[in-house]
Amino acid sequence: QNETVLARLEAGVLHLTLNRPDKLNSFNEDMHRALRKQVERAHEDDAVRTVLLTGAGRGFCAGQDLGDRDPRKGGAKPDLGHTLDTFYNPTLRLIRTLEKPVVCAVNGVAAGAGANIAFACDIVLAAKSAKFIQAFSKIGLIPDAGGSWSLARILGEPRAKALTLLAEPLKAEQAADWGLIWKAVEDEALMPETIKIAERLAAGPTVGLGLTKRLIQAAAEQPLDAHLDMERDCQRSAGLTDDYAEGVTAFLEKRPPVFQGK
Ligand code: T3D
Repeated sequence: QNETVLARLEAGVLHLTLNRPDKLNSFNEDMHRALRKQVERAHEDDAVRTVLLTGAGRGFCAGQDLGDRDPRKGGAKPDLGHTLDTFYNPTLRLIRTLEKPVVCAVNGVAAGAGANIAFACDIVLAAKSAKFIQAFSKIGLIPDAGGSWSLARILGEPRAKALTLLAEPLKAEQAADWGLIWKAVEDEALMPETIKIAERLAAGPTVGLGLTKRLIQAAAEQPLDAHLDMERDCQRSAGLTDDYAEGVTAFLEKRPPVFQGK
């Protein structure tokens, strides 16, 4: 297939595969547009209850396609602020604001914006052979796609600075030990384990899961007092869902719940 992002909906999971394997799934404009369109679809389509993002071939994503930035082709220097505004930032925002889980299977090297898109997902599993590289400093750029934010926040300054300034590869197991990702698994277990998690989430109480994501993300940005009010509001919304009624009923009837996602 020629699509730069392969998409299929199965068991409530929207499987998205970055698909430019000969370029380690680096982003050209077409892939940017295709990924954004699919995440927009996830926002709008009730049949999508979880997103699973991975890459085709031996890599996850090598960030921006540098072939599209070749200075030897001449012309004016690019306005990369504009490309962030047009491509990366809208997709990052769509992933973070999607009130459904986004699960990521990092199947191989994740470099530059490719690494940081993975870190923006909600549950990230990586193959033990995968590595993360903040490649930006090698070409004179800054860590984008939310990387300077997520690395500083999750790792603290010393590790975030060393990773971004040195651009040294970080192995999947180290990334898991540092809390950057959920876990590193044997290569052959990556897809089965990620699909299992994604399908479990897709069969879950979608509204409650989405509200939980919203709360966890908001925690670092507001004081406890405001956060307690937010928890109250979110719990009020969760308590009004059919899935809450089903969850309690199933518990009392000693059977597994069947959630409808509403
Ligand atoms: O421009 C803007 O819009 C601003 C936003 C920027 C966001 C960014 O992501 S900037 C950072 C861009 N990415 C990089 O700098 C990473 C470049 N790639 C690498 O450093 C290495 O490829 C890897 C460490 C990721 C993997 O190394 P390795 O040895 O496993 O593979 P390789 O041989 O380098 O790559 C395999 C092929 O993929 C190769 O093509 P070829 O020679 O077989 O025809 C290579 O050129 C291609 N490839 C890998 N990364 C990119 C790429 N082609 C274009 N752009 C890439 N980013």
